[in-house]
Amino acid sequence: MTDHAKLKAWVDDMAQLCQPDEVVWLDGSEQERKKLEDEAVTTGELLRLNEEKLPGCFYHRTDPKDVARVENLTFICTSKEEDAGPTNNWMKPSEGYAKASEIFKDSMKGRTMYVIPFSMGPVGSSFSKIGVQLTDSIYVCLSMRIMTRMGQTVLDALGSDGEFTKCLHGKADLNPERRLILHFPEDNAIWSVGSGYGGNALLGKKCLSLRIASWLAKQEGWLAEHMLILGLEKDGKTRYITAAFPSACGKTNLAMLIPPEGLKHKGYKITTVGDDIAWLRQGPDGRLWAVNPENGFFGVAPGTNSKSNPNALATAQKNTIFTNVVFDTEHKTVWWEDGEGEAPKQALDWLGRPWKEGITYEDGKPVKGAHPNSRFTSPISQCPAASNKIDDPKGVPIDAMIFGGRRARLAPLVYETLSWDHGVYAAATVASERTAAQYGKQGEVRRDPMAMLPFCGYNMGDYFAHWIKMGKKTPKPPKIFHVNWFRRDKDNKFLWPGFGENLRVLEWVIERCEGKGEAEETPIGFVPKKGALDMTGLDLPEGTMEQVLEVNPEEWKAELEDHKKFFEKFGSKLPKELREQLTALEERLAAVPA
Ligand code: OXD
Ligand code: MN
Repeated sequence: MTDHAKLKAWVDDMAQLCQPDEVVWLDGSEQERKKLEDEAVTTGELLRLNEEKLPGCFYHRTDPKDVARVENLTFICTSKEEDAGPTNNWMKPSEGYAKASEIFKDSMKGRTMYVIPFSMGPVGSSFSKIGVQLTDSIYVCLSMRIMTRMGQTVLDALGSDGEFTKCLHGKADLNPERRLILHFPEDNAIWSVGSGYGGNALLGKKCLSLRIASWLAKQEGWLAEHMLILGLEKDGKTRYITAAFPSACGKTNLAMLIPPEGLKHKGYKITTVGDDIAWLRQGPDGRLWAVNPENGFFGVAPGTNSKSNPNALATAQKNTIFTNVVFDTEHKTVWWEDGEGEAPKQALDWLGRPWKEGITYEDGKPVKGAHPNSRFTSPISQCPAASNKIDDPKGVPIDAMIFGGRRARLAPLVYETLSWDHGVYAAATVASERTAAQYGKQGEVRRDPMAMLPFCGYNMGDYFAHWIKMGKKTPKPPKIFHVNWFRRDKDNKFLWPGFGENLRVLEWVIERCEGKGEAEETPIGFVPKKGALDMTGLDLPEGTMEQVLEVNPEEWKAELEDHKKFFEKFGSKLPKELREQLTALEERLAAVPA
């Protein structure tokens, strides 16, 4: 399969450590898929779903204590602690290897070690990076088949001496006390042990495509970001936008939005290039171009329905692995809260217990059938909105970058920043707020710069400096915008309907990129002028648009105090350009007549 001597030696070393009964190299063929599926069904790792209703689909449950990413067990292992920075957990590489080796040691006895060669990005594209993942989980093998390009073609592209990220994954005993997600950027290596949950175990995703890739991107002069990529098509022309939001703020929904009734006559179509990750490089035309390194979606199931995201529902009708949702035992199908159709009459919940809608715990709280972080893993090519550029090795040119968080107050529906550096400032201070209705303690804010807080593989102060540098060296950078779909009124009701209606904001964003779109300059940036957003077919109560677009200087002054505190974390690593942006914003706010 390969004559890459270093790769073979590394696989041998890791097998020596983990002691599997067998080592199997995956070639990505159809026969191999069938064989893996059959084996997983035999062992119970997967349940085959109704072949008529959900062809090629499987049901999987994780261990009950293994249902999400574990930020507290995720480490950046660099020689110097400073290189991991104040927002990451750090461990010395020697300590990381020693601790994880203890857990990996002999952990694959009685199991098979699979070798998965995979490419993040189209095979052979100058954007792409190759990884090789070793794992003892068939669920991981089959998920990596969906989420990446994998198999013999990748080994061929790697040749006999190509660079690759060494990705070692093992379930061990799934004990949370013996779980570690370690990144060794100086060695281009990832060791993940003790978890079978996607975000910890599909190493091409967050571990390689964000943490390791952000490190590589800094060395090589590009950007690895937690961003969707969408195309906005009209009259035969497509403009591309990236958007970064903290997890669970609707990236997948925005990436495949369906135009609202009122704007249908304009003929817009959204095409999806990616829903989670973007790798951006300067193209020969001086603009930033982006590829989605992934090949599938690992989407959150609850809340996905025909209103929030009909395209995601359609995507997940075949060749999909569902994890931790409700299993309908009568029809061998799946269901989740806030999804489609009635809850099944005979079902098992995500823990495998008999479940019916309406059952409650002793304290009266409803028992959820699906875990709130239950997922569907589906090929991007099945998405009705999939862009015809998903496999284009050149990627797509980006006109606009959008950042946003969940803010009940303060941030208007949309504003355009004044320059690249100001855009980087707005992105670096992105925050998501807990709201009374949803999250417990109201008003509590977590800063999540560029939505990368859990994913930046190095010192975030250096990361900000890298962003500033990228702006300086890019002759035609995209415009940077900030959005907030989640602003609430004084009765705590959402002011903006969101979902498909967000197209009205995207339209203004593109108009601004084209030198059109009316705007008013405020201290924080350009906000749409009254009437600048096309509201055809959307009747909001009188005064709503004024509220949703309001910029309140007093609230912003208070916010700035928090920005200052946040920036202090980075000490001398904070680039001077961000300090200057803070001062300039402070001055603009002070200049507003009281
Ligand atoms: C994800 C996340 O799963 O951001 O995409 O947590
Ligand atoms: Mn994500």
